[in-house]
Amino acid sequence: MARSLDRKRCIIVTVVTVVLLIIVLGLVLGLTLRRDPEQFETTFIDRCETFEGYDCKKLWTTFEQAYVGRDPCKVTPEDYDPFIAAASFKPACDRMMFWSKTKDVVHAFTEKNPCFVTLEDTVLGGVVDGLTWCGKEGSSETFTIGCPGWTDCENNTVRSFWNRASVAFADAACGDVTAMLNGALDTPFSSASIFGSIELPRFTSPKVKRLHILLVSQTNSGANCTNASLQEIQKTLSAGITYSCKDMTEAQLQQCSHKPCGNCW
Ligand code: N1C
Repeated sequence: MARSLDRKRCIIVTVVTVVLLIIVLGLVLGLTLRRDPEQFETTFIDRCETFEGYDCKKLWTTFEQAYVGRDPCKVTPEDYDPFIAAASFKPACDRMMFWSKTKDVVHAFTEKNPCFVTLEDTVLGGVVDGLTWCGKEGSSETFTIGCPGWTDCENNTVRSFWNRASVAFADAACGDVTAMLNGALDTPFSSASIFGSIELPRFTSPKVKRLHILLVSQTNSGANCTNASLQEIQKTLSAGITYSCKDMTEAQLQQCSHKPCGNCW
């Protein structure tokens, strides 16, 4: 008798636990997968408002018209032209920072040393940095899930954006330009990267005077400035621009964070 009661109790406890688990799982999934069409716009506008002098509502409208209601694989870089025009920024000569495969290190650096400016530190890149977005034919919404990935199709909404924004950022480059590359890689420079294929070829003399490459690694053991891939940079670089390269550890870079806007390399 007591044993059958125990069994009953055991079954009830198990059933209740399973039901509770299903409810919790459902809630978590429901919350994370909830489509919130306004969320992306809110993030965009909130970020935009941290920059001075922009009409953020207007910026949003010019941005979304590039992809809303369209096939997310048929958005070209040129579709972002109106947004690029509306998000124009004052170029910071001698302070512009480009990068490839060093996203976290470079942003940690420019955050501590605002002397240097990456594309994501301007309104142009800042409003959507790290985000995914796309439209759908027959819809007026912005979607953040189910969008094509970076390599799924050439003219995907996100990739076309970074291609176009990088053109604008590189076209604004002037004076001394710096680019941070990853010394932990066998080939720190790739001509297929956005930096190699879009930005570097757009630096022109005499507007750009010098290109400083910072090859950053955790220890001194990775690739160094003699790396063969870096010679390609010199070949691509327009005549008249002086090239230099410096090996740096992340610790040395940290030291530069405390230096006033000036020469650390
Ligand atoms: O292909 P990459 O690097 O060489 O592109 C980096 C280069 C930088 O100098 C930026 O000016 O191109 C610009 N750029 C961005 O600003 C940017 N922000 C976020 C390019 N890509 C950017 N992203 C995302 O990082 C983008 O969605 C893509 O997936 C990566 C490219 O980084 P990479 O290959 O390290």
